[in-house]
Formats: sequence, structure tokens, C-alpha cells
Amino acid sequence: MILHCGKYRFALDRPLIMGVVNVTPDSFSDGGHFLRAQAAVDHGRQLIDEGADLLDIGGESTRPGAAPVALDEERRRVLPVIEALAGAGVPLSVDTQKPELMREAVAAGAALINDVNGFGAPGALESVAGSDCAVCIMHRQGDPLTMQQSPQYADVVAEVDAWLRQRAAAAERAGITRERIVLDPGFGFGKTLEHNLALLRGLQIIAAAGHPVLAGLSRKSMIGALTGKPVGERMPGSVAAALLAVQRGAAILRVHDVAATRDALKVWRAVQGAYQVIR
Ligand code: HH2
Repeated sequence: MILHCGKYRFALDRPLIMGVVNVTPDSFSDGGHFLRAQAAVDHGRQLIDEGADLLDIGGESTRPGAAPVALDEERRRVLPVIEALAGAGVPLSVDTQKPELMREAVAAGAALINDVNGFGAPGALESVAGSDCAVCIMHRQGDPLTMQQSPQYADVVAEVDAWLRQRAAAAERAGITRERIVLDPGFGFGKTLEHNLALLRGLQIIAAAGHPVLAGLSRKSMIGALTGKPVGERMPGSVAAALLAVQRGAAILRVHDVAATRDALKVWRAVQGAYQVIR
């Protein structure tokens, strides 16, 4: 399995780290520190130094209860950061739900479009199809304002898996080749703690669809619920969750704490190698 994103190709013989660069005043974890474009660019460069394989740049908070951001405002936040980091040596992912911004991001140098709305807006898939950009299709139940009120599933793993497979097929029909399609169960997006745990346990089922799976667990409320820690103290729990996701087939980890995740993956890979030799 390979991942083709823009001018980059990944063999996926090791898990990739996607570092989060928020350009929002209200992100639940970065709390407006990176509002200014220059600060976001500096943060992105620091994450590359720490070992990020990709950067995910977002101008609209998607945390539970967050209000939508107008296209013009999102554009003002995100485009200068893409332009400044386009030559930084790693593929840039842009976290947006808006087809217009997807097109502009691709033109500005993005290599992956990450849509927490699963490319559900009219024209979203088409706005990426003609490029060589990859797509990350994420599952979400409901919208950010209401999604955590009462998420309902009969079988969360089967339902999320079936939905992701349908969306991947739709992306292929729109002209996006298989190796450009990443799938994501969307931890915390219209899911209770039990739903999130079931998805993490069952991640292999989603990986069996044959697309790289992205897992975004970093600093999320499920880590807070399990550890009792506020956002600023969720790094150890997030690293543990990242490793558990990798063990179950995750190919890309979307994380805030790149250096810590990198160290954990070094240990994991060393043990993996030993395991393969012993077998
Ligand atoms: N989670 C967040 C944002 N984008 N994209 C994907 N593919 N998967 C995720 O799990 C995911 C995502 C939320 O995290 P964060 O960026 O820390 O918060 P905010 O949305 O407030 O910027």
C-alpha cells in the first residue's frame, strides 16, 4: 500500500506522523497561540524539526460546540500559512470542509485535503479530483454544534466502516485513485467514550478496506475522560492511544506532540522488528 499525495509518495512501511498546526483563535488545545500566521509557520517548522512527516493546517475549529467560520476568514487564516510552508519539505494537509478553499489550497501547494465532513459538501470531491492531491475522508455523525449531544449507533464499527467504504468508492468514481484516499473513523466526532473505544479496538476492521487509516486521538476528550487530565496534560495518554492505534493498523497519526510520538514509535518499531525475527 502506498500513499500518493501531491509530489510526495510514502511506502507506508512505517507509521507517519502528521503534526497539527492550528490557525484558529479557539482551538481546544492550542488556544489561540498560533493565531498569527507567522506563529503558525514557526510552529509548523518546529514540528518538522521534531520529526513530523506531514503537517495538517486548519483554520476552522471542529471541536464539539464550535461555530462555523466564514470562507473569507478561513482563507485569510490558512492560505498564507500554506504558502509559507509549501517549500518546507513535507506534504501539507489542509483541514477544511469548503470546496472553494480546497481548490485554493491545492493551488497554493497543499498535498492532502483533510475534510472532517467526509467531502460531504456539493462539489467537494470534484474540487480535488483533477489534482494529484490526496484526500482524508473522515466519518462524523451530526455537525460540530450538536454532534456530542446523543450519538447513536447499533454497531459503531460496522456502521463507520460501511460509511467509509461507500465514501471511498464515491471518491474513486469522482476520479481520485485508490492510493490518494485515506480513511479516518473520526474519534470524538459524534461518538461517546464507548463508541471511541470500540472504534479503537476495531480499527483493524477499518484498515482492512485497504486504504491507509488516519487516527486522530491526540489530546481529545476521550483521553481526558480516561485519565481525568485537562487538555494540557494529555500527552502521555495521547501517546499511549497513538501506539494502540498503530498496533491496530493506523498508518498516519494526527498529533500535537510530535517529538513524544516519534520516540514512542521508535520503541514500537524496534520491538516490531524483533517480533518479526522471532517469528
Ligand atoms: N480531529 C480534529 C480536527 N481535524 N481531522 C481528522 N482527519 N481526524 C481527526 O481526528 C481530527 C481532524 C480535532 O482536533 P484539533 O485540531 O486539536 O482541534 P480543533 O478542531 O479545535 O482545531
